[in-house]
Amino acid sequence: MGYRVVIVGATGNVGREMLNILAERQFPVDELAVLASRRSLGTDVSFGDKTLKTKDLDTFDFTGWDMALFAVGSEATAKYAPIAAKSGCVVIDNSSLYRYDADIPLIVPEVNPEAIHGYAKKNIIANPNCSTAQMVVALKPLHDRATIKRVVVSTYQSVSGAGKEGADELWDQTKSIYNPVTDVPPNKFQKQIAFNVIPQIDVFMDSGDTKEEWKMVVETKKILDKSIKVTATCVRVPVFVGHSESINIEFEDHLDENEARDILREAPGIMVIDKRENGGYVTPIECVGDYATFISRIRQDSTIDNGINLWCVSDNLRKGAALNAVQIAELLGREVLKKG
Ligand code: 11C
Repeated sequence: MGYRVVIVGATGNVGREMLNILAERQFPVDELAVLASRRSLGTDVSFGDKTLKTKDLDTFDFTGWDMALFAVGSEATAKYAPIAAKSGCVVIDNSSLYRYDADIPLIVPEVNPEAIHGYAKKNIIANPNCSTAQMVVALKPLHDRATIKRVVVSTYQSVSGAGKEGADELWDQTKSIYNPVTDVPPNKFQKQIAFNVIPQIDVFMDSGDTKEEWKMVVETKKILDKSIKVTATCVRVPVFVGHSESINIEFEDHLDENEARDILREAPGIMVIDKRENGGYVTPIECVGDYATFISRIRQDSTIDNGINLWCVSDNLRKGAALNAVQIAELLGREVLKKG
């Protein structure tokens, strides 16, 4: 026996990846409903070798469905997730709406799987921001060994983090630079993204941090350990898929770079590619379509007593969004619903 699963926002980038990943991982699905807003109704989506017709989110009855994976913005989530949850369908939400609610677990299955049991308070589980998800996968096994005190992270985030409009803007603007007949001014992004980098993701907070930077701090504390200090600088780069992060970690205890490499090699969800030679590391284009969080450039930071630097790359639409949501669904099935 399997599960009755709903995908909300099935025609978007993340919704489609959720369907691909459910099929790839042979998630035990008995019945699947794919929902879209009225605007996208009529669009078909693929699930394995099947083509499914989208149904109207506005009129859908969630009663009797086991779980709903939401991949829509915060506004639509605020309207429909409580309806699903109250109908007894467990919501796994990819938006930021519920992440900071103390009664809603925020889960990365490699890091805090035990938090799954907190789902019952509101029948909702939150999926973290993409830049946080890959970072905590890398930090967790090192924290278990040497206790992290402080993290300094700089991100290099792809345009697909800003959705289809972000990817279209990079594509169209790049073409317009070669063919100046068409002008593509910044719209989704604050400045030109083609052949440029932009040190702003999301809005500014009063502190001077952007909201993306704030999310990395708050979410890392909620998922991994509230005593870890995090400071982040988040930068948009002209890459279509794959977020990269330069992470500097300060520990309580000494951790040798070779031991750190061995620990990371053994850790779940991580692939270490770290040869000290030309090209002996991973770049974002090489991680597209993969499940792993890739770690390279592991080395001692000799400017502090107990410091390690590393480079962390992952597919932001997969580990950063759809894959993590499906892993939460698997965890929910295994630990709570126990039907599969
Ligand atoms: C970006 N990380 O790259 C963002 C996208 O809170 O789920 C995901 C925003 C979120 O623009």
